[in-house]
Amino acid sequence: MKIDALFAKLWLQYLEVTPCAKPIQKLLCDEGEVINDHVAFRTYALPDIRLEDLARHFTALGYRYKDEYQFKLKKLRARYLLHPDPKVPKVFISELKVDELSSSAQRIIGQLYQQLPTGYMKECKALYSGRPWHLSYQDYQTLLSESEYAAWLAAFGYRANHFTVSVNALKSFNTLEDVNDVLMENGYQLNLSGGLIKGSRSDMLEQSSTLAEHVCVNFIDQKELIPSCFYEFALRYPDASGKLYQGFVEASADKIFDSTNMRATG
Ligand code: OOG
Ligand code: NI
Repeated sequence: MKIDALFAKLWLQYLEVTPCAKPIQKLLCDEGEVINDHVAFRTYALPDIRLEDLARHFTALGYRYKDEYQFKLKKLRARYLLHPDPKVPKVFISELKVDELSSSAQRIIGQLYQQLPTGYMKECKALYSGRPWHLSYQDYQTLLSESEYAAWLAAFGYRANHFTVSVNALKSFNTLEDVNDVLMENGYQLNLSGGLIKGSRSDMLEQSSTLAEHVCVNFIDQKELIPSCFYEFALRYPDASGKLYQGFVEASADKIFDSTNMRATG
């Protein structure tokens, strides 16, 4: 699959559960001129679906692995990949260290995992396959009480967790504050975890994000409204060599993860 086709699929799938993304683009720029800074994926650290199993589809498209990040409290590990073409979005992939969870959470995730066909992640289309397992609302809630990430992934499966607008590429905005102001004036709820803006000029990266919208999800036994995906905004600053910093900031990323948490309001 070509890069453009893959991102087009991911974008359409993302819009299904992130209806705010289109109108937000309209507020910030003309649709054609959006540059995505990065797109993020989530997975469980289990054989054949580890972050490297997702990343393989991107290295096949010319991406290279860059830095790795650890999120001890959330029990996550992440890496990002960069493409030589600066217009192509970076890819940030995280995985949940399932073996560090309680036995009840591990049992539930094990039951989801067992439902996967063999070789599931071998195909590129798995990246936008959505939820490949059945899940009860009870199990969702059990996971939620221990790991918001575990629950989100159980409910939404494989898809772009968020797209990220490159604020550097916007013609009508120079600061992230201005972007956030326009979003809030228009009634969008932003993630306040760790402050409205995560990171600073000295980190060479400032980020903000919407709080995931609630969408109706089918569980085995019932339908429920739960937080889905979010939209992120990133402003990068030059590093010592004068080139825009391309990496991520662990402390900021830790707070961006909270954008799918309905309790991430302060
Ligand atoms: C990823 C959170 C981190 C960033 O830009 O720092 C991140 C996630 O929520 O899956 O995207
Ligand atoms: Ni992000």
